[in-house]
Amino acid sequence: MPPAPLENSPGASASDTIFALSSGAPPAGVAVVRVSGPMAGAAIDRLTGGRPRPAARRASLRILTDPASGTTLDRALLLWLPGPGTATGEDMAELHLHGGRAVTAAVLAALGRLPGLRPAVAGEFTRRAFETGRIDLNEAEALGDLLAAETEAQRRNAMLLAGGALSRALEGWQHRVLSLAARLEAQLDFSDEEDVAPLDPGFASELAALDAEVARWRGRLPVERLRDGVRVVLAGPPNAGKSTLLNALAGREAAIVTPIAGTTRDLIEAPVALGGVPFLLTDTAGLHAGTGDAVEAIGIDRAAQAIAAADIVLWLGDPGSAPAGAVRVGAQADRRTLDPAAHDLLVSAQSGAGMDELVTLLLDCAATLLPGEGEAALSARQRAALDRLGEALALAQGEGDPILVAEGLRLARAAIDALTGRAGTEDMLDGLFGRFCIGK
Ligand SMILES: Nc1nc2c(ncn2[C@@H]2O[C@H](COP(=O)(O)OP(=O)(O)O)[C@@H](O)[C@H]2O)c(=O)[nH]1
Ligand SMILES: [Mg+2]
Repeated sequence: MPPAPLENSPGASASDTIFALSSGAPPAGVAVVRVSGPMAGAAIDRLTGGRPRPAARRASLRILTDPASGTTLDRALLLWLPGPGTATGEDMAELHLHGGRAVTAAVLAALGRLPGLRPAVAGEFTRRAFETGRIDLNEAEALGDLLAAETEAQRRNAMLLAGGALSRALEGWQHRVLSLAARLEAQLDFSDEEDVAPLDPGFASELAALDAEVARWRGRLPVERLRDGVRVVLAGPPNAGKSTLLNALAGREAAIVTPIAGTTRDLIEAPVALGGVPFLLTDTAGLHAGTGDAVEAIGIDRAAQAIAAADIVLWLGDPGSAPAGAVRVGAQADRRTLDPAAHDLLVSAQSGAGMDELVTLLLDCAATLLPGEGEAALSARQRAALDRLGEALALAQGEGDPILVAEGLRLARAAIDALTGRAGTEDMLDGLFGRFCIGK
């Protein structure tokens, strides 16, 4: 079902009982209609003509009747799920109908005529789960990612976060920050204005341990990398053989190769899978000073930006002038004498010599960039909030001035609240839940 913007219809409120077709578009074998809210139980009582409600969490067969006309709607499996131990935290019911268009439409229409019930908007079930505290923002975000996951790596990552991997860490951190803040308060209360007692050494080491744990999460990979691949940028002076090497790695003529310096003027991107790992290879304009060509100058500018944003830079120029951290590749080894000691490896894109070693090196680098077993990649929102948390903890550890320590701990609490969504602004929440389907 196409996502609709999360804007409540006039008069709608969060205490309404909502319903939606949660399974795919009919016709289908089975259609699942979910109902959530205080009137969920009353709604199924009406549709079953007041027959005893099925035992909680047990599927029971029931004849559904339209209370307005008395006509039979369907014979359906009914689930009664009393809150708060439900997906939304509210009373819920699930109707497993015969998945025809007319059946679903008739049942949805009958539900819509019941007092206090209205159709759900996109993401509203998940939003209620968040608002009743069943899940935090990270789990909600991961549920959205799970629905959108197209590759195995994305699915695994979404499962980790939807399962609360980050949420559990955050809960522990919030607890520790609160207890540190309480200890600080106590110390401040017992010391007089003139002579504030120094903080006990245990305090500092606990703060440092917390900071180290947060730092490990801050080092986690951006989730975009799972989608877009590890960014490898080929850089160096004109005619170094960058485009030829990119084509050899990509296994196709992605970039134009000529003996003319300045052939590549814009960034050329080629997504490739090497050893099952997604890479995004980027070819750049040759870096050299004093070009008279305005287009080439822009290309050189873009090359510099690409290098700055790269995960791995393959530098094909003079090894002495390689950017920091770059892999020094001695290219065109078949026709040049290169010093093996000055390079990380020698390759010839033309003869293929050294190409296997280059791929191995890229895979080794990628292994450190992609999430390991049980490690989650994080969204931009999560990484930004974790950075704020790290800065707050740095402030708290800085001077030892109790006022600054207290302020750092306060900011740390705010950063954790932003991560769990407890301090989220409405705009951010609308944007996040609006990505969902109706019925989710
Ligand atoms: N013999 C040989 N020639 C190469 C090799 N790599 C590139 N070339 C040639 O060097 C010239 C410049 O290559 P190109 O890939 O366009 O360099 P770029 O400016 O760094 O992109 C072209 O004429 C290529 O055919 C190589 O490994 N061996
Ligand atoms: Mg080129």
